[in-house]
Amino acid sequence: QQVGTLTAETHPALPWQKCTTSGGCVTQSSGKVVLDSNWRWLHSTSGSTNCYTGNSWDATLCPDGVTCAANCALDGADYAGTYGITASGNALTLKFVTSSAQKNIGSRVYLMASDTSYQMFKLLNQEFTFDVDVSNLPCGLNGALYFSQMDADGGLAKYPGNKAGAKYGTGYCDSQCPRDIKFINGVANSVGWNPSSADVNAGSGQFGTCCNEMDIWEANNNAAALTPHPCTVGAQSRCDSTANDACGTTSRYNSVCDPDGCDFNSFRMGNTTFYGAGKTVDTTKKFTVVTQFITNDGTATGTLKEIRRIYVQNGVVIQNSNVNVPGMSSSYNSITDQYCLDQKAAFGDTTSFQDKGALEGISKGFATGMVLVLSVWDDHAVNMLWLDSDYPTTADPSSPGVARGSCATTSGVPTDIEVSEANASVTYSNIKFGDIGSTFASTG
Ligand code: IDC
Repeated sequence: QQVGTLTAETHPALPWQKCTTSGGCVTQSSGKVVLDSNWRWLHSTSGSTNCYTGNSWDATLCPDGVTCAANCALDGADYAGTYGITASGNALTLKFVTSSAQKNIGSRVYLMASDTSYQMFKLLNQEFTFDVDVSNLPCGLNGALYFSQMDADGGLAKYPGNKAGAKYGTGYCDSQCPRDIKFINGVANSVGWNPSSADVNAGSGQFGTCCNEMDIWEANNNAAALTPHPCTVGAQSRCDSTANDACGTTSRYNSVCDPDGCDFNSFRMGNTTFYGAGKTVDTTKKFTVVTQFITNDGTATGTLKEIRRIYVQNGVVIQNSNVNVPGMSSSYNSITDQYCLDQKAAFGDTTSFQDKGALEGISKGFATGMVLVLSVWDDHAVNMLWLDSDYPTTADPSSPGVARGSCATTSGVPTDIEVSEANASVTYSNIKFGDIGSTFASTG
């Protein structure tokens, strides 16, 4: 994919802090964010003819994937006006629906180290902390902050067809091996593109793009999940849906990644009074989310053995809720391989987390480096019910693992909430990363 020059690309600044036990926190003022390429205007290199409109490709400009990548350019973004993405100080707000000349739904941005490369995070034996305001983010929406193992340059060096790179937000991948990505490995995903029947802006192509994914935060004001998703591949990796269901389209578990993950959602794990409006972690107000990546030997060269969660609100440190599920030890309040085994057994879930390498699998991605992703999205597949309602909807909600939040099973329908909750938004702020214990304090 080429670079278009009709709109200048100006990355919004998002300073963050790097912290050490000995030296305290130092502001990284070079931090900025970039909008994923899928949201951008894609037009002919020679002018302004759309290469992609709604959910289909222009057959003349895009007779095949390679020609399409040569003919089509990604352009700069009007972050605030078109996409509802605004940065102020150390805070980033993502608005759900923005109605300008064209209506935009949701967004996904990546943290950059420079204008041409993503910031790489090596998470082992480190701690990641941020503040979040989900008070304006209701049922069916997902304000997500997570890490994906993308290439630092968005694949620019590896793939000659990709001339845009990280500057234009290319190279996305995650553990769902998404096939709605318009360019993968420098080639358009236009061949065999199937416009979505549910989403006027999306479709899916022959290829998908897979990689390790660490979901630090997938949440709204009703429910929150912390979820590692390992893959058997150690870098961004293209899958071909026409070869042995390699993207996991027919059967969810056929890809190289674990699409379910091993989740810790306090409500699902049996504490229904911990997270939500007026609860222990009160989602009507801003709070701090701390995530610690503990290794077996307490060094950055060890292997991931535990993912811990702590909250801070009003200056008070709040330990994560403990598990309260029949058949599971109530001593668990973090993610370990044993927790995952016990949870899958107690809920009768598949063992795809274990099959795709468990914590040791994702640990390899953490050692190599991961890209920070911030997004807001709604769910055209299952209305986000897997996060905040009873799921599967046909299962007995009193059976362990089915209830994940108190949202109605009828909630989260995109065509409903894109109208009724158009003004929803999420604000992430005060990002800190560094030594365990160095990024937060109790002030109360
Ligand atoms: C969740 C994943 C999440 C993904 C979502 C939709 O954790 O990252 O976006 O699926 O694909 C299930 C569901 C499965 C859930 C998983 C955890 O089938 O969709 O994964 N789970 O909630 N049943 C039991 C557990």
